[in-house]
Amino acid sequence: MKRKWWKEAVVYQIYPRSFKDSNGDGIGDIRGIIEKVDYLKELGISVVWLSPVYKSPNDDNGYDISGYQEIMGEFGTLDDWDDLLTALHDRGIKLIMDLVVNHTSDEHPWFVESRKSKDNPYRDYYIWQDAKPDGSEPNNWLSFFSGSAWEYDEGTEQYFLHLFTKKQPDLNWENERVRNEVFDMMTWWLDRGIDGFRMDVINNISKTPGLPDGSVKDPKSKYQFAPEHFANGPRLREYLAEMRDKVLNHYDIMTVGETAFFPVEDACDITDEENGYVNMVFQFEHMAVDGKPDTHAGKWDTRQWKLQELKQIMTKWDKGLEGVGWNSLYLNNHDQPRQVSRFGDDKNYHEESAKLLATFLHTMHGTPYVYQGEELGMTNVRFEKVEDYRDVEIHNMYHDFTEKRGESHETVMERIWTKGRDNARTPIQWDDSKHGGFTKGTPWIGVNPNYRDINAKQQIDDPNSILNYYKNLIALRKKHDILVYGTYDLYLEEHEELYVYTRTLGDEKVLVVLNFFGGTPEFVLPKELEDFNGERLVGNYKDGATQPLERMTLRPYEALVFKGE
Ligand code: ISL
Ligand code: CA
Repeated sequence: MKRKWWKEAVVYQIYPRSFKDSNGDGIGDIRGIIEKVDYLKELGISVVWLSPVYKSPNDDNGYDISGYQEIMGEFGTLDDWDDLLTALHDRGIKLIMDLVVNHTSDEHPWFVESRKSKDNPYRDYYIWQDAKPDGSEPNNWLSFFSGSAWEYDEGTEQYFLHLFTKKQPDLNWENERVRNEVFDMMTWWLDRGIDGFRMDVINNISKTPGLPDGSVKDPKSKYQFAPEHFANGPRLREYLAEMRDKVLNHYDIMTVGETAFFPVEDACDITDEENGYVNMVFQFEHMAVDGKPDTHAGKWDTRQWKLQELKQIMTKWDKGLEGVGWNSLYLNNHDQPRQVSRFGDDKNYHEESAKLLATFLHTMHGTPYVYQGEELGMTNVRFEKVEDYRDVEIHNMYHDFTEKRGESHETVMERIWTKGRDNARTPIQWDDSKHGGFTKGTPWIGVNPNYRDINAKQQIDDPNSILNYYKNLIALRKKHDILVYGTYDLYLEEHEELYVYTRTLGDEKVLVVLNFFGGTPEFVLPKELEDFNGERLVGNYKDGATQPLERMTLRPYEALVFKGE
């Protein structure tokens, strides 16, 4: 495998609306990010992934773009953005931008034109279809955010396709003009100096020709989630190859494709170092360990996750990509609940479990992503009223589940507390002042009331804080090639509480022993490793391991990493 800067990187994701408000309007902004670049530098991360800051009516918080080459007024100006890029580059931090090109906002000038008439030159920029003879939608597709994926347009008497909200019409990638507009826009940003793209739902851009009905997964529902017709379409590779040849290949950048419902074989193919299209993907299989896989709405039907299943999925992905492609490592982002609440124990072992999960992500094989606030151990939130939530997915789902499924308010709130995206979108807790120091005004979404206990200010000065533990892990990854390039191998596959693996590079070896729960299981060194003699590299308990490596009793959520030969 070749050495690449993006393999050695640790990426930090910023969700600008919730990061830092500089002018007291309650909304995070670009000047706010600039105030915090030294915090990022201190943490040691090497790349920032900035969630959308483009012009947008904010139906889906910026993932509905009405101007690709403009900055959202609430966030600042293009001059502010240029200053941010400079401030990051001055500190040796690269910047990758979110590329949202499966769809635009319905307020994008292309769509405004497109819906004017059937013969408008922009009509074919989007996917328009006639109604069925009975007037119903062209097919049975369910949108990601509840209800039909089709919206009827009275003016021109046709339906348009929207896989996400009805304010996010899908672009028609079959139209060469659309592709060239996108490629020109990408080139414009790259020439402004950015270092790559995170590509939103990029595997959705090619749909099955003829747009046939999706197979029936939920017999009770009128609409069916149909990834078989958009998650791996027949022209996907052709479009990506065109993007690579016309745009990406001309720059030294990193690219990460967000690819849900996309198997490891295909991920391997599109991230192939020799002739793939993107450097790495965000895979989603491990995000379904506590839900119903294969359906999007299945995420709300929660089940207890099992460590063996997580190990099996992570290992499958590692081995599937080994030597050919590359993976991203994440347990949360702006679409997922907070990892310490979901996979750790945010009540009894908050600090231990936050550090355990961090150890896991930073010692696995791939590029780790830190989602803002994760480095502080920020947790899920429980607002009592549905009105206190802002996410369009939550609101649509609330109506769907209370009205169509007849569920009680309490049941649906329970689902939202567990899985809602706003868990990850509450403002960053900078200090213990009002609103956690995020804003001097009224925040656009409530601050998690635990900001007095969990905040950056207090953690910066505490050498044992979660924040400083992240800093240490990030530094270790920079120092030890083996943590980036070492081969991953799983041990004790069937163990219910311990996740044990090695990383191997040349004659060096790292052994990682992770106790994923609150018990005190015994670890016995596997026979194959009996010659291993390692020194402790890092661990999440202050007083290091004093027991012999051959046999140790782990403490709750204990993480231990040894390096040797
Ligand atoms: O949000 C999810 C889980 O509820 C994901 O399934 C998500 O819908 C999917 O990963 C696509 O996400 C991306 O595109 C969406 C946007 O709402 C998300 O924020 C973005 O990350 C539409 O642009
Ligand atoms: Ca602001």
